[in-house]
Order: sequence, then C-alpha cells, then structure tokens
Amino acid sequence: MSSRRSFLKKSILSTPLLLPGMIGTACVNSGGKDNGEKFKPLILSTWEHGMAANDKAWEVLSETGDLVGAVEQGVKVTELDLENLSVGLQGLPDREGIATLDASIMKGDGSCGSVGFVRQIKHPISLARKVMEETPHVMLVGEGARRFAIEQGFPLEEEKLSPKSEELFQEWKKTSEYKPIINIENHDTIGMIALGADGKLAGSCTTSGLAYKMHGRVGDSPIIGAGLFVDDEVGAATATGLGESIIRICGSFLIVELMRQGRTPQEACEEAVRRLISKNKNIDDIQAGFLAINKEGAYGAYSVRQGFNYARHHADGKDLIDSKFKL
Ligand code: SD4
Repeated sequence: MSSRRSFLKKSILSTPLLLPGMIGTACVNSGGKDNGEKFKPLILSTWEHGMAANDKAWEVLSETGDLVGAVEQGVKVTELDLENLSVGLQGLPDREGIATLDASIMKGDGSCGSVGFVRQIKHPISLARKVMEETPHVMLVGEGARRFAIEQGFPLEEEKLSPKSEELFQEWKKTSEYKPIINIENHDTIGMIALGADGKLAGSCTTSGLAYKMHGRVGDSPIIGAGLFVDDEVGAATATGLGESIIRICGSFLIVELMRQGRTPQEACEEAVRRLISKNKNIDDIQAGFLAINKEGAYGAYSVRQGFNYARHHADGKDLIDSKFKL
C-alpha cells in the first residue's frame, strides 16, 4: 500500500459529516420503502482520487441536497487533477497522441446521458449531463458531441498534451507496444455512486480511457449498463478497469440486476467478477473492479486482482478502503 494511501486510510475523520437535513433526525434506513423515513446518505468513488471527489460531492449534497449536482461536481475535481493520467484532458492519449474522453451520468429514475470519444472538452461529465437534460438522446460521440458542446457554450480547450502525458507518450512511441498494464496509472477512471437522504440514487463516471488505445476506441465508462447503472428501485453500480472486459458482461447492469434478485452489493460484485473472468480469455492481463450500493445503504466492492480501492463518505466520516479481490 502506498504511504499516501495508508496515510489516508489512517486519517478517517472522527468528525461526523452532517447533512443539514439530518441534524436532529434519526436517520434510519427504510428498507427502500417510501415511508417518510430518512436514508443515510452515502457516496462511494473508485480509487484514491475518489477522496477529493467525494469531499466535493458531499459538500454539494450538504449545501443543496442536489444528488445529481453532487455526482457531477464531485468527479469534475478529478477531471482537473493534473496528477491523474486516466481522467480529463491531462490523461494519457490514444496511440495518435490525442486525448479523447468518455463520461456518463445517471439518475435512479432512468434518466441518463453520456459522451464518448470527445475531444477538447475539459468537463465531459457536464457535457454528459447536458445530453441527459437537453437532448432526446442518451449518447453523443466524437465530432457530434464536440459540436453539441460548442452549442451549449462549453469552451474548447487547446489540443495539447499535459507535460507529463507528452513525456510518457514520447517514451511509449519508442516501442509503440500496446499492452494494458495492470493497476498502474493506466486504470484510474473515476466512477461515483451516491445515495441521498431521500433514498434516491445517482452516479457518474469519467475517464480518458486506456492509454494508447486505438483512435476512436470507446470504453465502458460512457456505456450505460457497463461502466455505470443506477435504479432507484434497487441500487447503483460503477466499474473501473479494462473496459472491454466490463462491456462484455454489461458489468454495472448485471450487478444491479443481481441485487434486484436479492444479492447483497458485495455478493453481486463478486458474481460480476466471476462472470468477467469466465468471459475473458486473456485474464492475466486484466484488472477490473466494481463498486455497488443498494437502496438500504449497504455497499460492496470486488476486483479481479489486488490493488483496487475506493473512497467512502458517509454521515460518520470518510475513509479509503481496499477492495477484496478474486485472483
Ligand atoms: C476504460 N474503464 O476506458 C476505462 C479505464 C479505466 O480505470 O477504468 N481506468 O476502459
């Protein structure tokens, strides 16, 4: 475990993170029934960078009660994080040296929006939200997504790699060998899922995708049901890791459906990993991890192999948790 990671793990806040609506209220989970009782808000995000994203999401949720705003604003922090080489325009580029981004957002009532293979947009998650709210569609990609962004007033960023990405890209070009590398910066998508005090759910997912992917490649993150799925009747799930392996099993949808059939979030994540392993021949080269919450506020995580962790914010504090894993 990195020292930063262990530091964060140890620094669990002792101060409860209170939401205004919760002060003085007995927050009991109502078993998903609309009986007027309050739910305990919970926000989970993939990887260590989820801590900062959750901080922002929790702040937005506390101040506004707006769950969709919270999951959007939360992952925007990661989209701007220059240290993160798998999210945002500073992420590692495709094999032509171009950073192309994927993102999705979903509410538990079935509303959703996503963008894929989009260029020059600093906040693809906000563009995905615009697709959800301002178009009759679910997904826009490539040049169409970029044109829609311009129409919506998004500024176009200069197409230039960040210094770190440029350096690594030049290094990679010496061999131009494409081989996903398990568990390093190559797999750092942020997926965030959240349960609000009203028992509603929402989620977001944003990434620059796999480093040195083919130009035009789209991963699981913008594909509703693969990288993200949310249903107020059941729960929410998100994914990180090799997108192709996750798309193949409709990972996030699978987890929500397993929870609908009575599995706990942990059991559902474990079954998804088992399925993923059985459907992917080159498993030695694959890392993938899942995160899930159910309506009652129970949660779980599981990954193919060691190294996946996730950030959890709840009324009693926040922490970074190492996921259990299969191989
Ligand atoms: C993708 N799932 O594009 C993303 C990559 C990733 O953590 O998760 N990185 O395949």
